[in-house]
Amino acid sequence: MSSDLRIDIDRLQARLADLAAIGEIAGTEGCARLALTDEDRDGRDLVISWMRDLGLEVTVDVIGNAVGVMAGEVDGPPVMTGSHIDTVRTGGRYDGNLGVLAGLEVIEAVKAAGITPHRALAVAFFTNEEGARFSPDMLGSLAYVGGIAIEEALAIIGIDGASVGDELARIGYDGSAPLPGPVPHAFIELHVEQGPVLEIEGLTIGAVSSVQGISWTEIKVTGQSNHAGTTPMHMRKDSGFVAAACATFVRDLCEELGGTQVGTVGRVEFLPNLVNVVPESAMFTVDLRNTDEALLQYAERRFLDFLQKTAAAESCTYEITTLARFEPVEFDRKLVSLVAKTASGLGYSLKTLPSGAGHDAQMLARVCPSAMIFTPSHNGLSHNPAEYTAPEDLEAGANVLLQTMLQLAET
Ligand code: HGY
Ligand code: MN
Ligand code: MN
Repeated sequence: MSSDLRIDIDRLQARLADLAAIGEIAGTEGCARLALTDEDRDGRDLVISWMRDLGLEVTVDVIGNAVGVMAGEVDGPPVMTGSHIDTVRTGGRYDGNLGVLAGLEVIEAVKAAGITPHRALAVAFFTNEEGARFSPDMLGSLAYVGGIAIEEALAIIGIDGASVGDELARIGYDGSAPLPGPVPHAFIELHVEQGPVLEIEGLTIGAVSSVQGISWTEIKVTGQSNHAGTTPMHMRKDSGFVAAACATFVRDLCEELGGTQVGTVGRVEFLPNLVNVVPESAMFTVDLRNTDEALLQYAERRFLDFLQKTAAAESCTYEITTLARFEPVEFDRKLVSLVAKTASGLGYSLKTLPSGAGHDAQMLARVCPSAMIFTPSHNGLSHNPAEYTAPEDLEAGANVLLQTMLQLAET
């Protein structure tokens, strides 16, 4: 009976280790494979070789998304799973990678059991989910669902000055499959929670109800470089001060609003960045998120008011660039309950919860019923090489994915 089928955790763990070895961060379990770098290319090559070893039909599209399909009894849209294999600079081995490799493991287990599902099964990895090198995040899945014009996506310039299009060509992943991609029957993504909730509550599975809204902004403040020793304080146009004041304001604003409001100043660059020069300019990024769209807009307005007043008082000017802006996304109710029912049917403890991080599933939700499965993150740590999920939790998540996909393949 396919309902008794289970994944092979040793095979999954071995693949996670093999992929993590590419771009490994010395002395840690983590890896660094920023989107479209040589390390990303090597990771892509490895995962596609595994897809091909399984006899999947592999396509690579214009923005480098790769999809491997196992035929079902009937033609037609597959039940798709997947995630991303690009990482941040301080990446863990599970963020994104688990979703792709568990999808591969599900298909291998189904094939090894000699099962041909009614519907095809597919596993994908999407380009530049992290958005760390190129903004916005979830770029590949956004393009897959037709959420951004491909010319616009290929023209995006990264934090190092390279363009998406040039880097795709350089690493040989400027594929030919057209965008938008084929609409799946349903999409289900397994991902580590990247937060502390499941572990604190001693739970094994998260049935993810939604993804919170995301607002990424880059601000460039321009003042006047001047001598750090001779310039009286009242004569300064100190862009560095404005950036620093904004960073503490973001923290104060989140504490004032409470609830699910979070805020981060993750990148800061001063020019000329020297000990004895009042900065000429200061570039910094602000990441604001909230599960409630109206509250997120309120937080954005409060921040912009503060920036405007602080820059004016310091006789500085500023430019603002929106790097990413996605409203909260609710997942398909029926699919969320299927995940919950499957998890409890397998004897796992679970709860329904929203996602604090962005995910490719939030883009697929625009075109087909989509949902996510979470497994616990130890100490809630992620975007950190020490990211860890216990093998029994990895196995639980992959088994829920397997059984959820098999049920969807029969609907
Ligand atoms: O930032 C995020 O939520 C994800 O890691 N792209
Ligand atoms: Mn991720
Ligand atoms: Mn991430």
